[in-house]
Amino acid sequence: MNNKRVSIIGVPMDLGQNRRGVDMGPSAIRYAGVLETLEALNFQIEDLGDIKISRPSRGAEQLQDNLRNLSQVAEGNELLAKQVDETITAGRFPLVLGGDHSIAIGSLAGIAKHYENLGVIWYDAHGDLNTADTSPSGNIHGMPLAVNLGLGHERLTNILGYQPKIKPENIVIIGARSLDEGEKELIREKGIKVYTMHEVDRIGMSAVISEVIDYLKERTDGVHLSLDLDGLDPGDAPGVGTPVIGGLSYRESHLAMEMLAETDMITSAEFVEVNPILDEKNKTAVIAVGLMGSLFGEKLK
Ligand code: 5AB
Ligand code: MN
Ligand code: MN
Ligand code: MN
Repeated sequence: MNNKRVSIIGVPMDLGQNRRGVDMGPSAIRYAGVLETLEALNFQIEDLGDIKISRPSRGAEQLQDNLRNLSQVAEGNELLAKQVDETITAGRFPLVLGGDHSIAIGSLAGIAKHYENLGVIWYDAHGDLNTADTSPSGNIHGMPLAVNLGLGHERLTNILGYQPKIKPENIVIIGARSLDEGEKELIREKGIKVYTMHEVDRIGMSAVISEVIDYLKERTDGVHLSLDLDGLDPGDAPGVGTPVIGGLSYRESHLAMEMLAETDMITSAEFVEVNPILDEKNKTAVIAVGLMGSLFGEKLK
């Protein structure tokens, strides 16, 4: 990582989905030692604390137009976008801790305005490419990638007053194994590059990441890593709200982070969907911190 100055931003957001507890993700990740890990790697760390997320008043949590908690999710993401924007303006690397994956709406809004061609690596069991029209759940954590393409409700797509945030050809999804029909259609229509578990099984993580690096290197001027812990197999990372069996292993994930670290191409990152209530002794948060260590250049020897 070229930039040695890192700002940690916690986002205790659980309103983008149905299972409470993921709002405690930032605490669990701090408790697992994120600051100590990065300090030991000689990064200059500043912890900006948590973004304020407002609670819906009782009974107000229903679906409106198939968008659960739209106004609270939008407001939280507006605050996050501003914080991330200021962090990059100050020349610092934003490391965002979730919270559910709806927070990628705010982080990318704050990041993408600083780049002509931001690349995005979406490490996830899911595509997160639904809109209110295609979503089977109404949960906004299944929509952030679509929102960043400019698809969806204006309150979400237009945060910080511009859209789209990213171009479809600058996105790579890794680890997908649960895509809804509407998401598959969008992937085909937009030509989004996807390495499903099938490709990982066939050619291996090493070849996958080499291809991803070559692909993004020639077309982007910065790369955001959005890592959903459910990209990993639930046997390794059980503390997630939407587990899908047959996922990426702990070792494959470390290899991916180590190879990305060698390229110095990652310019911002977020680790999301850690739910300590569903976890086993904070295992998933510990894994998240381990992956951050590898991403920031920790070596085994
Ligand atoms: B996550 C599903 N596609 O839209 C939907 O965890 C699941 O951020 C979304 O990747 C999972 O509700 C969202 C069925
Ligand atoms: Mn997911
Ligand atoms: Mn996700
Ligand atoms: Mn999830």
